[in-house]
Amino acid sequence: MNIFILTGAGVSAESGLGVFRGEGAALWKRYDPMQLATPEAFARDPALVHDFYNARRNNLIAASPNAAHFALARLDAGLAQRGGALTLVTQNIDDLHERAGSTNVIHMHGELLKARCASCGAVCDCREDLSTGARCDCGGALRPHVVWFGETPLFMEDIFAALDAADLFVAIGTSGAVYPAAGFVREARARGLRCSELNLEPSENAAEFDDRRYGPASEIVPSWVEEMLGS
Ligand code: BJW
Ligand code: ZN
Repeated sequence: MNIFILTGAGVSAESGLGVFRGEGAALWKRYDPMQLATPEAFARDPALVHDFYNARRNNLIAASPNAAHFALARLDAGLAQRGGALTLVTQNIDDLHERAGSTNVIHMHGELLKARCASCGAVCDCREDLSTGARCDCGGALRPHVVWFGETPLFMEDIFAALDAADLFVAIGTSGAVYPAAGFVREARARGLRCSELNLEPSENAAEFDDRRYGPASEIVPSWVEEMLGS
């Protein structure tokens, strides 16, 4: 079986990285995304944008994968043993899937532990704070390697090819508020795939899924994975 999984901030919430939307301490409740997560914001006030991502990078380095990340890594290995495959597409810019053991994670919204040259586009590892003085070898300014609003998400061709090859589509811990990722369930349905949602609560596009399971990712993802590997 070929499974296509799309993960969002909910899969990393119990690792302490926070979510963007919803009640409580959601990031976009505390900060205006238009002032921090657009190319225009970076052009206007790069120091402010760097401060925001520097704080999040330091939180990420101190965080650890949770039971949901580890379960998805077990699914990756288990499907491969059975002649199947897992395509794990994440909107998350953290590296917790990789640290749990997943291979070939597709980061459609980029990676916080990388920086990109705003001039030549070169990408490099980045675990330190970035400042407005940080430069690429070409002299261009370095920016976080993340996809902001209005920018084109990464690896879209690979993602659609994986949807074409999939037997099952599963969305985990994503609100269904941000496109194009929120449209993947419709693309999957158009290809005749069964679609499952695993989330703390119904997402904005919950009605488009055939199966829905609700609860904390650290509980519902491991039990779903055990079922998938047992069946
Ligand atoms: C738990 C849990 C627990 C909590 N267990 N679950 C069509 C219609 C309308 C608008 C548009 C459209 N197409 C494009 C747009 C514009 C825009 C957009 O979608 N705007 C919307 C706000 C309306 N999109 C873009 O600009 C994108 N670019 C684009 O479309 O280019 C054109 C193009 C398209 C296709 C091909 C080619 C070109 C770019 C979007 C970039 C998003 N960037 C961000 C920031 C990244 C860097 C950073 O981290 O700072 O990405 S915004 C933010 O939202 C981040 C996330 O990846 C993304 C999605 O959020 P996610 O993961 O769903 O998190 P939440 O917080 O929303 O939800 C958490 C979920 O977890 C909830 O459901 C909870 O219930 C659940 N949960 N605890 C299980 N313990
Ligand atoms: Zn450069």
